[in-house]
Amino acid sequence: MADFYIGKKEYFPGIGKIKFEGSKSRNPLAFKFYDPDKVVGGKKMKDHLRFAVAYWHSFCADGADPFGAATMAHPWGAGAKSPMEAAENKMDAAFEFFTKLGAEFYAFHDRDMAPEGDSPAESEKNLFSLVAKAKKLQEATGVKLLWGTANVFTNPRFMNGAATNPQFGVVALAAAQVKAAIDATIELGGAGYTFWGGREGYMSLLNTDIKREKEHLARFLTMARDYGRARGFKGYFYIEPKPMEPTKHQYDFDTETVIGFLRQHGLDKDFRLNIEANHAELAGHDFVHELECAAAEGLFGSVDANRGDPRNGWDTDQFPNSFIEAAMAMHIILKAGGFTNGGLNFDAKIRRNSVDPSDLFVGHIGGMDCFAVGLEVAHRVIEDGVISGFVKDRYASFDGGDGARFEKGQLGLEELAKIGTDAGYGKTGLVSGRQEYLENLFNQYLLER
Ligand code: XLS
Ligand code: NI
Ligand code: NI
Repeated sequence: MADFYIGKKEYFPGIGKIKFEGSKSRNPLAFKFYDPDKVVGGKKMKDHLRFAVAYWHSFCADGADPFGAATMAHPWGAGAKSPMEAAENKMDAAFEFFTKLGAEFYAFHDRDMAPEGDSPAESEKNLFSLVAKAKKLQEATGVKLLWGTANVFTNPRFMNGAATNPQFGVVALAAAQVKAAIDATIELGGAGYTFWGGREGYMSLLNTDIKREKEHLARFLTMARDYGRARGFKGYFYIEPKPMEPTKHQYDFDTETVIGFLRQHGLDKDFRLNIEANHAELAGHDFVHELECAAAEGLFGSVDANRGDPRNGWDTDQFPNSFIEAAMAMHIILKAGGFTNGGLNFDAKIRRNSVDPSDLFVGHIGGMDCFAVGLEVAHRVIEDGVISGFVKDRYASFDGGDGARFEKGQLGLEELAKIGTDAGYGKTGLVSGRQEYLENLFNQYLLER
């Protein structure tokens, strides 16, 4: 990767390449724990973590919320003669940011990159003009595309859904966008393509045919999969579960719901889960629960790294900052074999009142440091083998004898019941789950060196 790339104008003046300075540094614009080339378990930190910057939060969000106007006047928008020129400037700023930060990947929605035109054809033309520029910038900087996606939720035409919209005409317009976004992803060598079903759900059951809408969603995803594969796309398609917001109920509610849906419709070979920490929380789950449910079924793919606010019931998309949560997440990810096509995409935004241009760097630096610590801790946990050994021993009664016959399906319920009856009460004994011991031990890995 080039040291850093600057387009025709420097958008983050006074900020150079972010360096690793170690845990004693008080420089807010330096990594304290993320040392990209440091080898952990035979692999560089940067290759384990595959950090990605989210185009939308970083370069499109302007601080507007339902109660107030924009607070961030981005220099890439100012003075541009047309929306296309603004989009080009924004892309220069984005690649300057990726390279100065040292993130090797990014993720984008079609409409983050290029403005919608007056017709689907013009929108596609706008997109491909920017895709051509992105391709050149990727080549010049070495930055790669983690995944692409289509924004089929912001425009009012999608107010009743995209693939699940009750009007066929809207479904077809969503297809025009998704087809173009898949083409763009392929053109940019994207490792994945994501579906986040923002409005694929309902607001009221009084106007909704759930069965039909879910069938439409499956049909749409199948068509997208078939199209992508026919065009030579080799990466994974991802579903990013979220239980609600903006709809009251979203069909891809959580990991287990999505897995059932993918299997029901024969999509589980091509699709994996992109799990967002904050969405897990909204579904009433821990982030690690979602990761483990996907990993257990061999369907873990990628992560949208952020955090919510446990006191708030919405997607606050804050940068992650809990070492223990990152360590627990990385523990599951490493056990599942680490990232292959996926990575850690910061689906996170700085706060509305964080209006200093350096704040965007500082937010990402904190998130990257957090997962770097998480990686090292998780690696120590796995190397030590105490926790995995404990879990293995806990199931030892299934490793031989009747327990093994049970697992292999060699026992019927009558035989199993007879084993229980013959053994009688009180013989099996109570075995401690030792949760407090394991929690203390995990905490110890966090601080020991
Ligand atoms: C919204 C989602 C969104 C997806 C991409 O809550 O997290 O940002 O990641 O469409
Ligand atoms: Ni997300
Ligand atoms: Ni989200």
